Amino acid sequence: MAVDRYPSRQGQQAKIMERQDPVIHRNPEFADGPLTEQDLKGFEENGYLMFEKLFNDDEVAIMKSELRRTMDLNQERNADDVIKEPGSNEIRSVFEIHKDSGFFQALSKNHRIVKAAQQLLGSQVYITQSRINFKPGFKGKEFYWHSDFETWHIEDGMPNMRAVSCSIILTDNYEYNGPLMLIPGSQKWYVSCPGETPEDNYKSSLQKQETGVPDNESMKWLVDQANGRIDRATGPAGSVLFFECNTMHGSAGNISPYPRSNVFFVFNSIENKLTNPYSGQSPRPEFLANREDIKPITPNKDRLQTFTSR
Ligand code: 6CS
Ligand code: FE
Repeated sequence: MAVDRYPSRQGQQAKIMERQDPVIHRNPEFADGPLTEQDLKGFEENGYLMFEKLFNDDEVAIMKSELRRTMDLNQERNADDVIKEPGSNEIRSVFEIHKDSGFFQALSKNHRIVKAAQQLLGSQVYITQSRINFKPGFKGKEFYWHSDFETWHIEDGMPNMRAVSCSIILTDNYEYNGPLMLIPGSQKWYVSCPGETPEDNYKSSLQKQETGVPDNESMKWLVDQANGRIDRATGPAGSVLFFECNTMHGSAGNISPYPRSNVFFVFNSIENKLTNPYSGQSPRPEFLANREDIKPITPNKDRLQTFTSR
């Protein structure tokens, strides 16, 4: 087992360590993309970047109908990759959405997002995880504060911080329907969390994450480094948020009537393939951590379209 540069969940007290990887992996070979130097500087500083209306109203209309179709398809599907909200039959997440052999598969290869990911990661990219988080009205529960990288490193064996999540807003994200919240600049430190990883942790963590979450002192410290800022990724459907794999984020429950549904494509550098989980446990299922389909994505320039033939 390689030396663990980012140890966590070894029962010890929480510890805050310096990040050991660049936030942006600059590579002239992949510099030709939609992100300007100003965009790159903002991402490097804050650990995220928001684009209002990257997709136009016609494309958003298609996204909404495909979102509805996906929910209907999965409502009665009793499978591991369909996660329900705690205490209700409402769908919380559907994973591996980029393998729907239709609309979301095409969307996951759209050049507007893939070329941006290549610029940020400085390499060819592939999808290591994808999901739709539905966060339905009234019943959508919170996603407590966490660094995705901490989970992907410990439970999926992701070696380095060289992955980026692309969240496409499918239903308007308002201040009051549980938008994603991010601590700007938090990607610069790694919070080594207390506790141990339970066996088959994902069977509960996808509904309510309790391991690999920062303690209150570490959270307060990160917010202090951000001069008290907690940013919210609000915006209309069709907007796109890129956030770095180690940026501390979470979202509150949704008690408004309005769903907050976003699709997430997690792009990993082809140079950062998953290895053995640093927890020492067996790997998580393929729908959470892609190990078998890791060929680089060829970006497509298609306009978004519905895939009636399915
Ligand atoms: O365990 C995971 O991979 C998932 N958990 C959270 C809370 N965010 C990232 C990812 O979807
Ligand atoms: Fe997350």
